[in-house]
This record gives sequence, C-alpha cells and structure tokens, in this order.
Amino acid sequence: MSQHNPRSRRAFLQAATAAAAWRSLGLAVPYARYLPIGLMPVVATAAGEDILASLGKPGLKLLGDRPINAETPAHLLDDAVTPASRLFVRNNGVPPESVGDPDLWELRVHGEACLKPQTLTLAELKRQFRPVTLQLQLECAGNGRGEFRPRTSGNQWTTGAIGCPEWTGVRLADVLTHCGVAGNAVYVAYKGADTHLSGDANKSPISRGAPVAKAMEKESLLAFAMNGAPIPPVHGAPLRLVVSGWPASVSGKWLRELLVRDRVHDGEKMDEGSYRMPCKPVAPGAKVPNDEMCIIGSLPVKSLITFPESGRSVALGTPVALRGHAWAGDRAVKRVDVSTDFGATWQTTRLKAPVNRLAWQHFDTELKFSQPGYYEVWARATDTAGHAQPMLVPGWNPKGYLNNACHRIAVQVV
Ligand SMILES: Nc1nc2c(c(=O)[nH]1)N[C@H]1C(S)=C(S)[C@@H](COP(=O)(O)O)O[C@H]1N2
Ligand SMILES: [Mo]
Repeated sequence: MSQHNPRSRRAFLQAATAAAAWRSLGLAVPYARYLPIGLMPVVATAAGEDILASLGKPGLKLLGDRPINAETPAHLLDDAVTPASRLFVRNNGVPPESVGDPDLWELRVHGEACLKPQTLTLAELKRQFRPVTLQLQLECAGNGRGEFRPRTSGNQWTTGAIGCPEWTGVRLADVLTHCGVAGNAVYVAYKGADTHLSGDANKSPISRGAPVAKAMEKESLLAFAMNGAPIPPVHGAPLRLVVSGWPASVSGKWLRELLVRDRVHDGEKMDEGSYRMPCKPVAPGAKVPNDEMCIIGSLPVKSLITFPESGRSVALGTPVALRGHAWAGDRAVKRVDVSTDFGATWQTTRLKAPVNRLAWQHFDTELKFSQPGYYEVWARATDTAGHAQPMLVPGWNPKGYLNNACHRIAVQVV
C-alpha cells in the first residue's frame, strides 16, 4: 500500500473500517473467508454507531458510509439552535483529512467576472471584514426523498436532513465586492477541498453555486464558526459557505475557491438533473430530458414536530405539550396549524418570529385528548405568500427533491 496514492490509501481505510464493523458485531462470521474486502455488514447498527460516535453524533441514523450521510430523528431536533451533535451530515465525496493551521487556510477568489482575482487566508478574511453571527437553516433538497413512489435513487432521507445552527463568518457580499464583481456576473460558485469517491484528482465531488443576487444577500456567509466554536471537520472546517433557504448543496464545505462566473455555473452536480426539478410537473415515474429540468432555488414551506417523540404514550386527561419548528426557504412562516383528527379540524399554534431572516421559527401548543387510543398529530405550516404544506407527498420528480408533505407523529393515549 502506498500512502501517497490517494486511491490505495482510501481503499485501505475502507477495508479497515469494514473490518472494524465486522468485529464490532461481536459474533462469529462462519463464512468470513468469502467476505469481499471493504464490504460493510448489512446489520449496520454496531458499525453505524461506531461511525456516528466517531463523528460525535450519537442517535443519528447512518444512511451510508461512503460517502458518509446521516440524518437526525425529529425528536433530537428539539433544540431552538441545532447543536453540532445533532446536525445531519451530507457528504458527496471524501472530506479532506487534515486542514492544518486554520488561519493559513487559503481561499482563492477568481472567475471570468471577477475584477480583482486574489487569494485570501482565513486570518485575512477575519481581519479585513466585519464578523456577522446569524442563525441559518440548512436543509438538503433531498430531505423527504424516502417517501416518493416510485422510488428515486439517492439517500432515502426521511425528515432529518434539516438543522438550524448559529453561524459566524463574514458576508459573502463584502468579500465579493472587495474582489470586484463585473457587470456581466451571473453566478457565484464554489470549490471545496473534498475529493471524488473514485480517487480521480481531476474530478470534484460537487461544485455548485447561486445566482449573484442570492449570493449578495446579507444573510449569505463565509462561515468559520458554528454555535460559537470552530466549524466541526465534517461540516466543512475551517471555512464554508452558508447560503440558507436554498438547497444546502449550495453551502459549500471546506471552501477553497469562489468563482464569479459570467454564466450559470457548470460544475459537478449543477446538471444532469442534480438539484433540478422538472420545469413542468410530470407523471410519477416519467423520464424527463435534461433540458426540461430547472435548477432549484428557494425551498418550499415545511415544519417538523420535535416534541413529543413519535410513538409516546400519554395519560388521558393531562394536556400534552407539543412543539416544533417551521421554515419556508427565502420566505417566513405565517402560521402553523395542528390536527389530531386526520385533518378534519385544525387548531392554530403559537408561532414565534424568526431570530433573523432565514432562521427557522418555533411553534408550540397544548393538545387535549378525550378518549384513550391511537392518535396522529399532523402539523401544517403556511408561508407569508399563503402556500401551505400538502398532506400527501407532492410533485414526484426523477431525483426525489422537495417533499414538503406534513409531518405526522403517533401519540398513544392510555
Ligand atoms: N465541498 C462540499 N460541500 C458540500 C457538500 C459536499 O459533499 N462537499 N455537500 C452539500 C450538500 S448536498 C449538503 S445537503 C450540505 C450538508 O451540510 P452538512 O453536512 O454540514 O449538514 O453541504 C453541501 N456542501
Ligand atoms: Mo444536499
């Protein structure tokens, strides 16, 4: 094995991870001699828990280990500000192994429509621009994909690819203005320091971006801290983009380059249907040509019940406290209603204003149940433009994006 060949090093690490996973089963594997090297056990519990523990994320659900993807059960998203231990992980490639001294981390700003291309260290970014702290939601556009029928390929997220930590950084607009944005600028794109799963150094796992107007919003950040601490390695240390309200795939981690493009960015996962919806609705299962797929912008209105945990038993006669969060892409949420009778009647909840634009909002109410038995609580948010969440899974699309159907939890009254 050569330590210098990234592919063989990666293969070695993968084999070591798999071997550890098989050992952690604590059982004899009678046919171990036939096991392909690097294969993970399908009973992923012990192995998955090892990986999650090593990331400091106990209780999350591992959806895949190569690349690592993990989502957060709804009841673990109860905090007003999502702690690092409970933020979902979505990797497309292999994260950089070591980033060295964060202050020496270099960000290169260039592109056809950049007037003064230059490289800035993280120390220079911190010194030259005003720091900003904002609470900003990140949601994967594929959150909810697991409910689409026919199934669509990709991580089968249920409800847990959302979180809303507090970020500290500098404004992307300040840095872009400093580097000069030409009149013909169209898009601002990123490149990160993670590498492609294939080991091909010329390929990027993901390189996306946003139109200049979105990039220049005062909430778009180059973040170096999360919840008052340096960004954890898995979330993009030491520097990442946070462009909230849009697919979190725009929020590039391990940020190495910003490109001010004179065209719509054409990096990895900008095309071939990635992070695109059919421009016009299609029938479930339809094949949609690439030129009829449109790039996703602001995400739709959505909500999550974070307390009580689904499946809990409660005592008859005692009012039940219910709470959760709601968010609506670039917009705010106007109201959240809940139903305990499968949508026949709705009661409105107390809804707080966001701490800042593009932060999720908290709702709470008390529920009363008149008889023992099985109930479901459904939550439905409505945004400031009057759009409400659908009850059923909306608009099937080939890649399984933008499922904003109402969240349901089970409550047993005894
Ligand atoms: N460099 C880089 N940036 C990235 C990704 C990635 O794989 N590499 N994944 C993107 C996607 S698809 C999502 S949903 C978010 C996830 O952010 P998180 O892992 O910090 O929750 O990061 C985005 N930024
Ligand atoms: Mo994502």
